[in-house]
Amino acid sequence: MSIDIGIVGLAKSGKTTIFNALAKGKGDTRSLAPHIGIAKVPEPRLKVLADMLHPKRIVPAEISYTDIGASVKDLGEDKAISGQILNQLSNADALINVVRAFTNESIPHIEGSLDVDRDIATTNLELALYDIGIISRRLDKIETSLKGAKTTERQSLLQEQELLSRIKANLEKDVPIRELRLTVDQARTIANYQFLTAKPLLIVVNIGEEQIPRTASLEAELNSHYSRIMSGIITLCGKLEMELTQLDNNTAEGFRTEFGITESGLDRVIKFSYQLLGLISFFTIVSGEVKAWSIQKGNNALKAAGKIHSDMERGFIRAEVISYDDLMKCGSLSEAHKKGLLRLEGKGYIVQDGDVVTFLFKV
Ligand SMILES: Nc1nc2c(ncn2[C@@H]2O[C@H](COP(=O)(O)OP(=O)(O)OP(=O)(O)O)[C@@H](O)[C@H]2O)c(=O)[nH]1
Ligand SMILES: [Mg+2]
Repeated sequence: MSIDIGIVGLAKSGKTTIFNALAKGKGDTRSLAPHIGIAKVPEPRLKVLADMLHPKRIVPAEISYTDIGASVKDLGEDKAISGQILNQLSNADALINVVRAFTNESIPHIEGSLDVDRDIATTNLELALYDIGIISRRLDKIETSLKGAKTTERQSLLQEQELLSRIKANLEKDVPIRELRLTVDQARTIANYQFLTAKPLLIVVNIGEEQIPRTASLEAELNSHYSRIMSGIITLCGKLEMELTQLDNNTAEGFRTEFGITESGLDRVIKFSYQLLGLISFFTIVSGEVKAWSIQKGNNALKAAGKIHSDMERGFIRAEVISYDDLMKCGSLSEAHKKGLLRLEGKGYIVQDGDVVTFLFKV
């Protein structure tokens, strides 16, 4: 099960451009929306591991992006399409809101002017309205159920009613669910609704080529007035990034240097999504392949095994673990063995970022 990120935003903000760049043009954008594309998670340690171990293949972790192919603002209008599309969005682990900051005479901004703050607010409102819709329908149902409810059911219905009412009141005051600091129990109660405003949100301000030299100051300015829980904001020139994906790596690097861009904007988007989701990487070395995997921080070895294969989770015996740093110090796996640095860990071991893991399991 890979991590999925849904791309939202107003019409003509550059959603598809950024999606294509992220999926290196390999997303299927011909068929009807939504489109799903896969991006490889940048992980410099993979290359270092490969240099040490000379594997047949290196396999980076993947993250999938969904371009819903519509503006969230338009979704409210056509119920039939929007139902399916929003459903797709509700399955996402996080959202990216693409906000337009580039000028393009031939494709005017749908609101007639550029205004990043206004557009962020518009999309936030649309996402909140979707959540409010779900809550209202559920509250009506609870109301009906309460009439005939037995005492045992009553308690939990009342609790849910109280929680949902509080969430709704907050949404009506423009406070998204992600900012409510819900308890673990409360989060579990509402998990099934897959509320859109509960998801981590990365705002990608899509700037024009002429703004690239000012990236640092633009981002500092945006960050100074947009600092929220489980949310982040960065700038990216979608058009340039998409054009760079058409070139080979060296040529693209040359262009970046020319524009004064130190790091690929797409790598930054992926890394930022990673951070927002609290993801870490671990590595496996099996039959000549070095692979990177991503899991949520705090997950145990059993969960990590399940990420690779359900058989591994079911037949889990133990995990042999060495940290990336220890392995680097030893220079090879056999040297690490000699030094006794490979630890045997059980199901409950909390996997750490950079762990190199071999799972022992029976099928
Ligand atoms: N100049 C400039 N044009 C851009 C940039 N990003 C996107 N565009 C152009 O803006 C137009 C809309 O971009 P799309 O990526 O299709 O936007 P979208 O949000 O997917 O649009 P819809 O799906 O129709 O809502 C395209 O013609 C792009 O080439 C940019 O950074 N600079
Ligand atoms: Mg599009």
